[in-house]
Amino acid sequence: MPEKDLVFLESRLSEDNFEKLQILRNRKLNRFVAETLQRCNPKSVFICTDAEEDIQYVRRKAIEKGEETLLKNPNQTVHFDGYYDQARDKANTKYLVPPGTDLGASINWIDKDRGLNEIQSFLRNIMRGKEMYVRFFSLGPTNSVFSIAAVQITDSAYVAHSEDLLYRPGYEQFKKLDDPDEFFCVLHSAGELVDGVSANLDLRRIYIDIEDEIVYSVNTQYAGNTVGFKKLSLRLTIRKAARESWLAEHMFVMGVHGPQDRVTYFTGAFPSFCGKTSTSMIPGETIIGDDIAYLRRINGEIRAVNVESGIFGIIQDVNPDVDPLIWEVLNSPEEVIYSNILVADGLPYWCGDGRTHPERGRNFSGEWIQGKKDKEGNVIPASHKNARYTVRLRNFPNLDSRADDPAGVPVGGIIYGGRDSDTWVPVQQSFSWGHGVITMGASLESESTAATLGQEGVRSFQPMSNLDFLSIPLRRYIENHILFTAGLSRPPLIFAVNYFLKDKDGNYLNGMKDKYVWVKWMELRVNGEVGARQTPTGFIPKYEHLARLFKEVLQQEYTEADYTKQFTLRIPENLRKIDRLTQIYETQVKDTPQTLLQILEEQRSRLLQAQEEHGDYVPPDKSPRERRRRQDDVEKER
Ligand code: SPV
Ligand code: MN
Repeated sequence: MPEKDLVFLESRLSEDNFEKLQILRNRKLNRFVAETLQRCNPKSVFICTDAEEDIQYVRRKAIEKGEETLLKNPNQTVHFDGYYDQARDKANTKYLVPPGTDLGASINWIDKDRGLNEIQSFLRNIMRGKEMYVRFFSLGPTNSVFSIAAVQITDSAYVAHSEDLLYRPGYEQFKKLDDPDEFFCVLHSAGELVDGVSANLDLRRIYIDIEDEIVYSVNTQYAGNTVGFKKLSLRLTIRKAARESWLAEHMFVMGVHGPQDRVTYFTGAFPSFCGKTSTSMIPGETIIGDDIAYLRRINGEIRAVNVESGIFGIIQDVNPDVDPLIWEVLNSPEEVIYSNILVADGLPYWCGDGRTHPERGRNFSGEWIQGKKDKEGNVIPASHKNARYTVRLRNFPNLDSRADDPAGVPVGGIIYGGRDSDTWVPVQQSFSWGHGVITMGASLESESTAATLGQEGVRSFQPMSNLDFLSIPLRRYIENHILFTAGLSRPPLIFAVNYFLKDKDGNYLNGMKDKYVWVKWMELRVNGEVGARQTPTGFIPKYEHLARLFKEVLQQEYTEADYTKQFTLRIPENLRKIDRLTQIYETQVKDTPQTLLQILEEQRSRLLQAQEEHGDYVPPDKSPRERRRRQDDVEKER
């Protein structure tokens, strides 16, 4: 008997589009497409293969339909999201949860039946008069133990086009899936458009069906809400990873280049606006990815891949001085999609680009002139602080040669970094895997900035910078981390960095480029080439190593006075941080693992002891002799 869905699809798709779908011979896929077609009722369907002409078709449509506008550089376009649709909508992003499943307190969820009913009613006829695009991707390199097949259906050519820059093509891989039922589905509709932007923001919903591995996103355009393979699939992947004992992380992957052409790979987790992309783009190093990584244990090593193949990066403050590599790509003949920047005379501008701006143009508020105010009376900046650029990684001269290696790259170190004005030293290494997971990863916090709405300097709890995307209880997520390297003889070293430390007058203690040095120091540590000082919170660099690295890397003198200011251990602040975290883990997290509380307590005792011996602020040369001996022992063991 012919498959019912195929009969229906044949009746609704043009001959060539039907052929492209049916060649995949996938019943679950046919079901998903047929159901969507029935419910959303588009005018036509375009099945996009990996062929260049199909990819170009989608881009052309984005421009023809006005979702993107061509800039003077014919390879560049700009897209605008609605004025109030400029970021991930956390409140309306929910898990569809079947009765009896507990995801933990911090997780936003809705009863599955209720949520499905609601979203399906929103989806009814939502694509009327529009074209529906079906695209196939591979999360992670193709033909790899890491790869996850994924399909997106959307009525936005902008979304489908962005995905082409951001993900590896997966149509060919779909022809030979190991398990034909094992793939993620994302269904998106921008909903009714007025002046090219989603009009019904009050009906904006992003629902994630954790059982059926389907993401629904409606009445929104912002890529973080609609490009299903960013944070939405990350949520599904975190569950899959926990089931299968690997990690799905909000992390960059980069190669740091050490002496004699040695490359050591690092992953790094930083909340938004904390320097993640610029770290992964440090000149002289090589990038694999800037946002999402999968980590697996393979043959006694931890290996990582970039889930994506492009960058959807924050453009504010990208300028030739701070981000020369990004600047180069943005000024090259390669393809770029800008979003929510300022356009004047076909040229793109954004805040912090180091240029003088025209006083009028078009931006995320429509026609814009300097001083324009919004409904609330706020002055509208030239570009949104979350304005973005979307580009392919292969256009970067600093792309690592192993970026698409199906086996991933071995991870030497993991870096956690937040925005912290007064507590953490600029760089330190944990004593062990468990100490790093708990006091660095699970203790990550980030302060709000002047650019964020609300009060400045408010700390938010950001464990592993992945809290927003957790789809399992935090307890389980942390336990998975702790167990991840069990029994490995050389687990990755864990480091914490802080680019935002200030003195008591509020001045930053570090230059923007100091991170170029920190990564080199971490690379040497992973390879056992430099000693370090032991402090109560971790190993910190010795002055002489930094002085040498500052000279080599930045051609700068690094004074002992700077070192002392930056690496003085701030005991009261560190104790307060432990208080905050203990409070959160004891009261807001259900069944916090005892090891976590114990490791925080041990850190507290070390801090209290140092306080007794040396006072509140301990300069780096005051590490007690006895500890220095212990540190040497540790060095010997390495
Ligand atoms: C982030 O905010 O962490 C991003 C952009 O990478 S989004 O796609 O919105 O998550
Ligand atoms: Mn991110």
